[in-house]
Amino acid sequence: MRTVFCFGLLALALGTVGLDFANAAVAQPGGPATAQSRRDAVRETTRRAWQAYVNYAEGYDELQPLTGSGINNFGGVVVTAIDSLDTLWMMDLKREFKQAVDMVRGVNFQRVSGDMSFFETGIRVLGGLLSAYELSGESVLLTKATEIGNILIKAFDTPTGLPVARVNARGPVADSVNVVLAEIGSNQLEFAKLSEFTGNATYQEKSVRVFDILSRVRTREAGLIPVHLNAQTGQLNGDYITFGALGDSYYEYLLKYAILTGQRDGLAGRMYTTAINSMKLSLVVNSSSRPDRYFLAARSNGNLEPTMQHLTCFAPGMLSLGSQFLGNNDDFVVAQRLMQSCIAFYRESQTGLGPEAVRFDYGDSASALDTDSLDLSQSASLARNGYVVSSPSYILRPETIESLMYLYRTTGDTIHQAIEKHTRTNLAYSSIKDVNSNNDKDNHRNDMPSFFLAETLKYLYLLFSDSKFYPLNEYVFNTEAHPFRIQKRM
Ligand code: DMJ
Repeated sequence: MRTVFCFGLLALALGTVGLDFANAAVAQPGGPATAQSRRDAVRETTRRAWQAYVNYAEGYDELQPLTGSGINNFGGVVVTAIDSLDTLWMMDLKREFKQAVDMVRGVNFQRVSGDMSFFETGIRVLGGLLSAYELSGESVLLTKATEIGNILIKAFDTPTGLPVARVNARGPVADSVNVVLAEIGSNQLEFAKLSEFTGNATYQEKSVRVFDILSRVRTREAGLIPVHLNAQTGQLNGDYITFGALGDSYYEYLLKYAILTGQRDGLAGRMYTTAINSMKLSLVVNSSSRPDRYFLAARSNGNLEPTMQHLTCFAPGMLSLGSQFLGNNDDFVVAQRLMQSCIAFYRESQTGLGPEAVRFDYGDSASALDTDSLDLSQSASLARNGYVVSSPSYILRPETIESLMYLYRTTGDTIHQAIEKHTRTNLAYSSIKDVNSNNDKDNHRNDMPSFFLAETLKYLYLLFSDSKFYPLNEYVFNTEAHPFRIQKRM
């Protein structure tokens, strides 16, 4: 009920085209005292997760919260420490922030022995360092950002100018020319910031060229680009289109690059508008058994794929931010519809946490949900909710909270409570296997991804903060939730 009430208010508050989003008055349900205590609770979750990383996994990329050990998933560059820097700063956990900075001092990117993912290292490491440098002024963070930036920029040394998927200290990895859309299209904020702070325009020029190249790709639905490409030849591989894994943050970066650089009518903004118009026409559909429920589907071989991932739940936030920036009220209506479904994924599970993916029933497309193969409880869920859970894990992901933050910088308290209740382990917090399990004991997985600290907890904290705290007309958040100050127009 509260959600419906919030959306009502939100529609009123944001319904005016061009409204200054920092000043959209948002009342905190329960008043300031409740908001403060919720903020304090999220801060305590953050402190506890951070402390466990320090105690059990210092020097490693991520914590394994069941065994109390560390694991290097990103080449051993203390990715959780770097991903957490700005979260710790923003929550005023200054002692912990200093610990993280000290860990960063010890990293030598030149010594990383294996290959690094261009995308993951860009959004987590380069993004995390630059954002924390901008907030704190700690010069070592810019030094390290420049070091890793100089390694990552070599990914663009291809005949097309599209970056390869992996790099190492020696250069681009030759056999990583098969790339995905989200990877090549989600680095423009980071390199623009690196150019801003170093005065070297080359970083930004190389990364923004990706948008130029993609603007010339002709596709079935204008602006919706298939997710598999070859960086060597520029050829598209297949025609799978999605706002979920592999596609998602490309669309996010078109919008956020336009916001960062203050260019409503620039190429990125125009490409975003074209893509979103096609998305609304061909990918936003409602369930046959619950026509009031809307989903953001994928498309392959011209057929609709009636599936939606947790990852896709970033889209309501993007649409709402875009509708404010570009003055398009239609997008906000779609944002609300999709938000309702993402909230439902949480509310309708046993734990109060949202599953990794659902399938819904839609028409009779080739890949339609096979209703005959469903068991009794799945059939009941389909009739009641309009979807069945197809992947039941919750891996501490941020997207629904992220969107809630954008749609309305309040509420979300129940999600934080569910995270505390169901993902808390003796040491820290863990992914869980099944959001519909009522057996917490056997439901934990031995991982705590770095984005839990970078994004999930930060968006929760922002949700319970005044909208003037890191206002959206002063900051743009990269896809890993690292805030960048919006640039002054030259
Ligand atoms: C994060 O690493 C980033 O948000 C990325 O763009 C995709 N999603 C994960 C967290 O779910």
